[in-house]
Amino acid sequence: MKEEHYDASDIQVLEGLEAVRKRPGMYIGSTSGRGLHHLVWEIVDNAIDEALAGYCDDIEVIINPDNSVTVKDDGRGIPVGIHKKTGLSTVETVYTVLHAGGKFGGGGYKVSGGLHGVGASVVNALSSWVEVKVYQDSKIHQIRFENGGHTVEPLAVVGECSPDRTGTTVTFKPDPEIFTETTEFDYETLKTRIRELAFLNKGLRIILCDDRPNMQQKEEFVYEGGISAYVELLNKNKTPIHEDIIHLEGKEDDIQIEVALQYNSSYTANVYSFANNINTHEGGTHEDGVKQALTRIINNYARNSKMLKDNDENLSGEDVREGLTMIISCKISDPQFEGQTKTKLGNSEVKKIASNVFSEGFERFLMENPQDAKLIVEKCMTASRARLAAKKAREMTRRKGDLDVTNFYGKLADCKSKDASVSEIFLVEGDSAGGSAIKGRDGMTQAILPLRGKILNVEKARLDRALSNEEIRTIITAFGTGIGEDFDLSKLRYDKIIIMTDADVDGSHIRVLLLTLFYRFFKPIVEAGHVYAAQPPLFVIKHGKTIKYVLDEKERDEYLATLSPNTKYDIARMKGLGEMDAEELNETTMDINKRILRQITVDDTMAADEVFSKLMGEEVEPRREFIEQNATYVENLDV
Ligand code: TSJ
Repeated sequence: MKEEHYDASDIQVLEGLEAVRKRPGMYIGSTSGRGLHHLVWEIVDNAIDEALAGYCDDIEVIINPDNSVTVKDDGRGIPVGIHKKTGLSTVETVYTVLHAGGKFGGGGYKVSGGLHGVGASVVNALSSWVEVKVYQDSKIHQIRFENGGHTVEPLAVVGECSPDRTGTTVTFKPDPEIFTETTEFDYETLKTRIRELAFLNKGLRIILCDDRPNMQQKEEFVYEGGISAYVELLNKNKTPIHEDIIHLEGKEDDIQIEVALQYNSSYTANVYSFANNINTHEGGTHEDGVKQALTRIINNYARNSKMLKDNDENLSGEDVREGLTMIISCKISDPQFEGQTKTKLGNSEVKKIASNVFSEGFERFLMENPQDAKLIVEKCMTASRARLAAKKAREMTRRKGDLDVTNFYGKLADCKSKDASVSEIFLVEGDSAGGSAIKGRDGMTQAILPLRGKILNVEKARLDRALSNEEIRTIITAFGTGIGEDFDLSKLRYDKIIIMTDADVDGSHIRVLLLTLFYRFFKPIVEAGHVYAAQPPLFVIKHGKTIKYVLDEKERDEYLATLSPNTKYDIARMKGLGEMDAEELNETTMDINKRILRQITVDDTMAADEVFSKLMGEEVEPRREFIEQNATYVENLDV
């Protein structure tokens, strides 16, 4: 029987698979771990296609102890009859003829043949062995290939099964001669994509099972909510501004569009789009259609409800996407993938359909849920105001002359030197300490910026509010670097930025707020080691003609221990910065030769990032928890 397979077309077939083995990278991208996992997706995609066609609800992916992988579905089973063109069974054709997949059973939405779509034959070519079982008509059909796609057991009935058991089971073992880097599958990699496939195909159950010794685990992924459940997951650690996830779907000309979205209180957009389950990183016509419709519908609603006044500018695409988490999924029978990485949907007919389906559903949602609609539109309008204000503020900080110069120089007592390498700026808590600092400074190199009251918490405010805050604008202008896209470290006007605050609760609060500001707006300045905290001493010890300032109780005790036992000394707790006169302030905190500075390091800021988010962010619970656990670190900060 075997010889029958070796006619002219068989030789061609084997030449095809041989080409794949010679240049695997051309077919699966690479032979690294990525390429290895690609094999699984080639096979899984075929099962997904069967699900998309409506014949399969269960898929199982098993990592076997020998690092082979089994993919099972409960679909119709790959046809076992003779394929007209090849004269071989369809199963064998699919596995041995390059690009045969997708060419049979036409129609329907297909994942396989999509992004890379090289098909099962490529998996066969790159495997040590492949075994395919087809459950059909109460029979179990089996075929086996070895050593890069050679048929070693032709298709044959190997057993019987119950008439309602149908489906395909494929096991393949990647060839270690091809995958020289690794032949080990990574559970997490498989899990991430499998979960995504479950989100994208609502109701489809996919089981992932690791049967390798010491790795044993099994998870089931099935989401009745489909991509809504995906949005829910993406928003899990965020604060949604409306309760329900908006889910829309519709179909026109056999092109199916599904969208799920929810706004959260953050300022970033998270929009992901898919075409036939493939992540279209580069977007495309489905994404364009939905985005345009979103902008149009929100503007319409805002105008009709008079939230947006006649003179107000339209909300921009960016405005309506601020804090938006959205998944767009499109299913289409003939997807055209374009772009650099072939992840951009090109079918021009999709845009209008996506736009129509979205508009209709979203408009209805806004009408039926006026409270949510109001919250969403308000959020977009705030984003719009923020954008306009930030633009203005950026322009102002960019062009020095434009800032309110009188006010600015009224606040900053700059140093005479224009040489940044010797210049310092003290950010001083309060006007009275500021006044003493101005008198007590070295005017050549030391600039003083008195800060009135508390600094705005930039963790809780958007860029526009931060930039409309006078204190912050003054700081930005004084530093000279600009912020955001205009930031330029080489323009920094001071070598040292010294935060000078009292050693009490208010002082540490202001310090944390300033560090928050630096961390968010001037991270490179902190990273380059330009930021310091002045350490005003807590005690002053006088004996004879000596005046000794010490930082804390520990230093005090250590110093006192060095004095001979009968030395007479006076010890006093230092006053706050504001109560020191110029001379005292200079002596204790500013004089280059006597002061103690603590450099704020990169490590500080990294730890601080978490501290900041937890202390300053929106969520109260982690903040309280954090303070309770780190009471000493935050110095009894009352937040
Ligand atoms: F291709 C493959 F071997 F990689 C593979 C295919 C692997 C796995 C795990 C599943 C499948 C597969 C193929 N599952 N279900 C199908 N279905 C068909 O091939 C099929 C069955 C019937 C008809 C029909 O028109 O009657 C059409 C098709 C495409």
